Amino acid sequence: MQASPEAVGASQQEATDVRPLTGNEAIARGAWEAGVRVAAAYPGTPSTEIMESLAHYPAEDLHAQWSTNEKVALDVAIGASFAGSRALASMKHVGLNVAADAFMSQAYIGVNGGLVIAICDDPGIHSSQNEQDTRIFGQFATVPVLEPSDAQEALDLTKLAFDLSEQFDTMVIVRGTTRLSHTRSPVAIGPRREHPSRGFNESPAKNVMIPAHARRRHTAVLERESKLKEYFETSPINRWETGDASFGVITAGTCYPYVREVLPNASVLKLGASWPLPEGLLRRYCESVERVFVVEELEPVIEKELRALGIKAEGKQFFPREGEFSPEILRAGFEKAGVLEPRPKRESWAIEPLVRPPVLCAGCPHTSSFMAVRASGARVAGDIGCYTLACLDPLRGLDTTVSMGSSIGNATGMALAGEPKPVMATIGDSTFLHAGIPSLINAVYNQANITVLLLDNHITAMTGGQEHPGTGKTLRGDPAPKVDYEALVRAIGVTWVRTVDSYDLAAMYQILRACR
Ligand SMILES: Cc1ncc(C[n+]2csc(CCOP(=O)(O)OP(=O)(O)O)c2C)c(N)n1
Ligand code: SF4
Repeated sequence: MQASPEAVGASQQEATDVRPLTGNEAIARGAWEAGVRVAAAYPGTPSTEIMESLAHYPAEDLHAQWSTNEKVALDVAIGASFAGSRALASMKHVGLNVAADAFMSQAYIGVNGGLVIAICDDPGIHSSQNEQDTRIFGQFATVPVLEPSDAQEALDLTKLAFDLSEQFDTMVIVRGTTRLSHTRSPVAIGPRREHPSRGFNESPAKNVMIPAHARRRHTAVLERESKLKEYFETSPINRWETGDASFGVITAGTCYPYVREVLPNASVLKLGASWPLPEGLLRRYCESVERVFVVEELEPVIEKELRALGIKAEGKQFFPREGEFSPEILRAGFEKAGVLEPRPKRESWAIEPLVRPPVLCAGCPHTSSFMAVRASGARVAGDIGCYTLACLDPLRGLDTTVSMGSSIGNATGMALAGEPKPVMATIGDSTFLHAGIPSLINAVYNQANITVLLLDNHITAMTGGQEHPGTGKTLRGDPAPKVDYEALVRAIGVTWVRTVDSYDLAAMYQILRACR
């Protein structure tokens, strides 16, 4: 594996330099500089490159792995933290839904070695199934959320996240968005600081969440929240930038550069942490200006909090609650709010760009599979991967797609509900390993009358070609044991198993007809 530019010189402990890094590369660099020892992830746009980037750092510094899903990745990182080392898990926003069970309990347990979760949201749904806002998850679990606004902050806040994690005995979320993840800007890099293992913390009352312990830990969590609020009152990552007092803007993350582009001289409170919020600072700031606007992508998290404090704030009536922001969107909102003069309308060229829907690549192995699926006349519960595109014309080969691993459970439900067509589930290899196995066990156990088509293209293609336990290689490209799908499903209790080359269209047609 070639060393990536940000990893070059990584072994020279005191090297400092300025490098052009993406937000994801900067998060990886920040974790490395912070002395991370174990890092685990499941791929997902826009977070994938965090772990790919970490894999370029020396193996003697850290272990980096693809895990089978986000819960497993978080559990691996939690285990390393239990053992006293600094650990990182990274995932896309919906990955936290999968990891949520561990995440909510670990919020009570706290940490031993610093434990950071880098989570990348996808406002605008460039490549996801929804645009949920991770800040609400942080608030829900009482876990602090740091929000970098550029690549330099991505590095700096990731390092800070590890320190805060150990100082306050909490996991810390570093929340990115697509724009941060994939935008490159100059970053001052620094040396790695080793953090020797703290050793195992032998405290069942802290580490084992039986009800008696969990009740006490809940109290500790609420105390921790108060301490964090106090810390963020004076933390330099929450920055008050003075300006004209007629109005002020509270913002965070990648919204900040947009605000500055549109309102270069305005008073701005730039929050580096969007949870928990510093009540005193917010009150003082809001009293210093006549009107307060909150500019935040997706949900009105900060705006609602201000309202709860009895502070009058304007936000979502001018700036949308869905989609990705841009300077143009902010300008339109501030014009509507009457704080910016409307700009003369630009002449439109009246040329609509040609809409190009995404398509499967020419020669994709899924194309022939879905030609046969369609010809089979089945009702098809689909899943998430490149093959989801088979829902579009001309293939029109699947009827539903919910979340990763849903296909087999959905097909089971359809069959139970008496769907008149033969019912089929289609699922990719990475998705099957991620969340398909429990639902296949369930289908066998409950004797569901369904066909499952496991689309094994030996890679996680949708997110750019990552290895997984079915490819025989690790994240760093080393050889690894390879899942034998036939043996696996037979062990679960599936008795009728056939393996077909998807390019052999005649065989595909015949086999799917035989399943009816
Ligand atoms: C919970 C969750 N994690 C990650 C993703 C990102 N993602 C979408 S599809 C996919 C896997 C696709 O691989 P596979 O099932 O093998 O199908 P392929 O794309 O190779 O056809 C991933 C990781 C997601 N959408 N949801
Ligand atoms: S990248 Fe996706 S669409 Fe392209 S050939 Fe591979 S599986 Fe098919």
